[in-house]
Amino acid sequence: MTVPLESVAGGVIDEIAAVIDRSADIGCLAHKDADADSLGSALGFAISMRLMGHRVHPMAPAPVPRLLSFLPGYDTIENGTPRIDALFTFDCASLARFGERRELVESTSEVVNIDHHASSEQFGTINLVDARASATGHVVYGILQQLDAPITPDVATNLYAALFTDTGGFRHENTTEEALRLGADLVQQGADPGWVALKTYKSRSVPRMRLEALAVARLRSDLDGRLIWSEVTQSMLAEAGTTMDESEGVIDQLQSVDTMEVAVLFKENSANETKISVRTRHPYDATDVCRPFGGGGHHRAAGAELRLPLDAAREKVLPVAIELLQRPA
Ligand SMILES: [Mn+2]
Repeated sequence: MTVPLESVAGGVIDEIAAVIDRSADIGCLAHKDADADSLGSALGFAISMRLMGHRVHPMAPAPVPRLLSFLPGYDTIENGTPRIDALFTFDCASLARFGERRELVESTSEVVNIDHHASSEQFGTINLVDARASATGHVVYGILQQLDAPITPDVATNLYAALFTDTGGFRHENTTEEALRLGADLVQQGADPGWVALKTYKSRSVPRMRLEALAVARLRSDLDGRLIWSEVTQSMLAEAGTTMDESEGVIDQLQSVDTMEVAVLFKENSANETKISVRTRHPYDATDVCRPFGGGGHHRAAGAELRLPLDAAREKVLPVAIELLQRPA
């Protein structure tokens, strides 16, 4: 059985139970450029709350990646602005992560922040942030358990997808004993691991594959291969016939290089906006590369958005990564 998270106990769970009890309409919000942890957590929680008799309103800032359409409840995501009594947010460390939905977060009187980012801004009226949890889905599982809320196969599938992808398919350093036990519990409750693996890591479209090939071809390295970087430009997207939301797998390619200690992917969102994704290996902290640019994330995976053209962003970011790698241990 899954070891209960210490964080999901006592006062905070009573406060969350009280919010749920007095809320007929519950909003469940994922972050922009949603991933399976954020959206799977939101949908899994929403399905369970619906079964408890609440009206639920799953939401995610547009565009919601089509790749996540396998998650049960994906087609219930709402585009409008529903009237809600309370808003639960999932896997969102900062208000900036809500994009077009930021106003909804700021105007809702009860905001319950469910997360596992150490860098959380604790913006909720209630914050349940557990940095020891491998995924936000793990925290959600703990809440549902504590509340005796139903965990149906659809709920289990969403939470399994959250856990499976945030651990990189049970490969990253956050693949703890607890994560593996939780995986087994979710399988017992109806998640199909082979099917989730098929839908997450074996469902690349041909254009997406082409984009990865273009980005790998542009791979550059420095400091004897300790620093690896590449880019995804608008012209590369056009050449591959795809869109930026399908660039997710490129950073995985970069971080699979044997000598890599810091990997940086530059994504040209527009002529004046560049997004970076950073991955690191021990002892380097990915947030050290992103924080100077207002970003954040986890120790091994972080990101930031720069209001700069790609070339200018590269000139700002690479020296930070090089400085980090040259810092005496
Ligand atoms: Mn996460």
